[in-house]
Amino acid sequence: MKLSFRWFGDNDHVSLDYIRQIPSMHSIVTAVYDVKPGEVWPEESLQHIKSQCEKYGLVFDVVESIPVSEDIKLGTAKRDHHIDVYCENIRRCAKYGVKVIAYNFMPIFDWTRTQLDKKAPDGSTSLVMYWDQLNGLDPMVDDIQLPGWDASYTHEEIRKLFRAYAKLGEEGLWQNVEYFLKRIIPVAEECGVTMALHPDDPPYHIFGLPRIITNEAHLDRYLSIVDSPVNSLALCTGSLGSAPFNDIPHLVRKYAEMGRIAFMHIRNVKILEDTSFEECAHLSSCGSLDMFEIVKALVDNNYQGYVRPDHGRMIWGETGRPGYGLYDRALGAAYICGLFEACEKMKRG
Ligand SMILES: [Mn+2]
Repeated sequence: MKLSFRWFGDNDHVSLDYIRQIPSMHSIVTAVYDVKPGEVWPEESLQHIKSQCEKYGLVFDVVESIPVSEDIKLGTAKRDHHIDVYCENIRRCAKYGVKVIAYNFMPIFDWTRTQLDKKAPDGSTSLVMYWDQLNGLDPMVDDIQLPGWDASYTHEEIRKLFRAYAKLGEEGLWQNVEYFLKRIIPVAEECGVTMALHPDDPPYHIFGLPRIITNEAHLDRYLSIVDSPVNSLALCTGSLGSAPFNDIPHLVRKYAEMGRIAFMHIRNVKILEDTSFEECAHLSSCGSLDMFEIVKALVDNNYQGYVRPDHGRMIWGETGRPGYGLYDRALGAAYICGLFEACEKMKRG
């Protein structure tokens, strides 16, 4: 596996200078963040990221994400133009050395939590989602400002989008996925890039929005739309794993065996009695997922793709982007490397 780390560019409070000190660190996962979905990424921006990474002995070869515009997801009149732009962005990323591009198909919001700084008994803080903080809110009535939601929408724009998705429904969204995949996968094949779909986070309907990448049947359906090795997954253990119906070691084993995982987001999550959840440290003992079984499933299948420690807690007084501090993600990286070393040595016997 190739160890990687997410970096939000020059404004990230975690510098490349520090990231390179994490043992075994190889790749930087980032994106061009100052361009709207549906617009072309300037080559100068890609060149800048590439040279910054090289300066610190790191490789810029994973993009997370090229966002899929709401027009593509909804299938509006602007869709074809946005898909043309998307294909151009794939080509440009490839030109600057990118091998894997992560993306997702979640309507309107990339992820949902109800609090970003929930304090644990040890004083660390993390992201949580509590159903009792979410239930009772109605985006059609209330002007909801959940953490992580795009604040650039007005309440009226949000309501318009919700109405459009209600009309589209799940099958409509699947049709738009199919239309998109059939256009982009041949382009990715052409330029040697693997597209890696990130599952919905969390894997539930949120406020009645259609969410279609939430379980094994959905992943199977997605991969079968275009049966190509470059139509692949960014398998996020914490996103899928926040629902008790997803057996993560089984999913990792199955899709690794099929050669359809390009990118692993490895993190643990603690599921509560009512299926609310709290993000926690990476160790198996800290949450609900068996991290050893997850890594073993990868090693047994000779996984050669990218791995990154996903969200971490905020510890040791660090401040910055919630989930994306240096310290706890670095601890996660070291733990993940330990699991890989142990599984690889056991495999060799
Ligand atoms: Mn993830």
